[in-house]
Amino acid sequence: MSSIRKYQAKTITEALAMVRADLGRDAVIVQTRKVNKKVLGVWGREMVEVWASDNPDLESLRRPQTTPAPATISSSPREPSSRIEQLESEIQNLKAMIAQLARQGVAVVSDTVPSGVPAENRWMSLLKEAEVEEWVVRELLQSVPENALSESTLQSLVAERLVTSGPIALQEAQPKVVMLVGPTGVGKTTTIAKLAAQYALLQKHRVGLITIDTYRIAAVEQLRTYSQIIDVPIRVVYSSNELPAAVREFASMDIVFVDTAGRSQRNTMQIGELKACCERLSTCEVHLVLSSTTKTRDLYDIVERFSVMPLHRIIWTKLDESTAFGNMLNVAVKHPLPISYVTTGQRVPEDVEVAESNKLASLVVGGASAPTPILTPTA
Ligand SMILES: Nc1nc2c(ncn2[C@@H]2O[C@H](COP(=O)(O)OP(=O)(O)OP(=O)(O)O)[C@@H](O)[C@H]2O)c(=O)[nH]1
Ligand SMILES: [Mg+2]
Repeated sequence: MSSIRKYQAKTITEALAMVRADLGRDAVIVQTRKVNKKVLGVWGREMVEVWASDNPDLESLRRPQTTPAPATISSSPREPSSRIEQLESEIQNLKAMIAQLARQGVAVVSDTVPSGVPAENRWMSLLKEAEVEEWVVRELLQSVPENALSESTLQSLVAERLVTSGPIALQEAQPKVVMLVGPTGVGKTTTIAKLAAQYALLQKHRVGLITIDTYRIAAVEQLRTYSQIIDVPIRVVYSSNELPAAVREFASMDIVFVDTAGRSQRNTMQIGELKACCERLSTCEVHLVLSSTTKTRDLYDIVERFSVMPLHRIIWTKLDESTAFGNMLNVAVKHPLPISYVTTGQRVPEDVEVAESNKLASLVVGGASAPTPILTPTA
């Protein structure tokens, strides 16, 4: 059985010397490419990777007459540039040959095998594994030449789409009013408690809480309990008409959080009530709260149906419960709304942090294989 081995070096000359020393002068170059050598989890120096075989019969696997002879390592002097050109011209044909070798059961001696399909397809399958939808994958990769892609460039492409807003910006003279809306049970009330505690206790701002979630008795008690623990005032309003007066009462506050009842996006009447609440307030920043455990198609539906009111930000919750994060990218591409915060657990106030594009992108691109949570609580 023949074997294919991988060699990495700083330059092509060094890599070829390694091939020659290991497999002899008749070694056949199967593929060369540039790779980013990962050191301690960080993308580091660019290296040259050469795949070579000691099987001279590789020649027979080529398509008849359509390809040049394999790049045999020879000790005879040769122009380095012509050798590299020859290698480059072979890459396309050799990719197909690798696939053929795999089908014929040739042993491969390595930890990983470069797939016999074009590089772009590797990134496609990586993104699809993360549950990024096919149309998003195509849109993302269409403008990038196949050979310009690496994991780090892919991550940058994804990060560009995951636009973030930074933390809620306070305003001079009047309180900033922030309303959280979204489906049932996604973590609106808990997130308000986390943010209220961070703004009041850590940043020493004056914080007021308003709840218009009188739909369930327990909901009012839930926020009231948090308000007592954090020691911030709370107002309960029973209709949208009462909302402006409650906000006026908090005129001396820096920030006022408005908690709303979880609404099914499919209940048009309930969504209409929420919209009426927004319209009652002259300035209100609306954050749509979405759970990262919700499937993409439902997320599209939620964003579309909540869009009857002005939506300014998205908060992604329950990242700790999710195993694939492509749905965040799908939503970001279809409905480009800046992401303000992400939440990563049930602890109040620790498990919330300001969203960062790069961190989110690394979850999308590397999330499925991430050994430990990438996100850490904000101090
Ligand atoms: N694992 C995990 N659980 C969370 C997170 N955020 C909230 N939860 C939990 O989700 C459940 C629902 O949270 P709530 O804050 O009551 O959700 P809500 O959106 O206000 O719910 P409704 O008002 O009923 O619509 C609670 O058990 C929370 O502890 C998170 O980031 N991770
Ligand atoms: Mg709630």
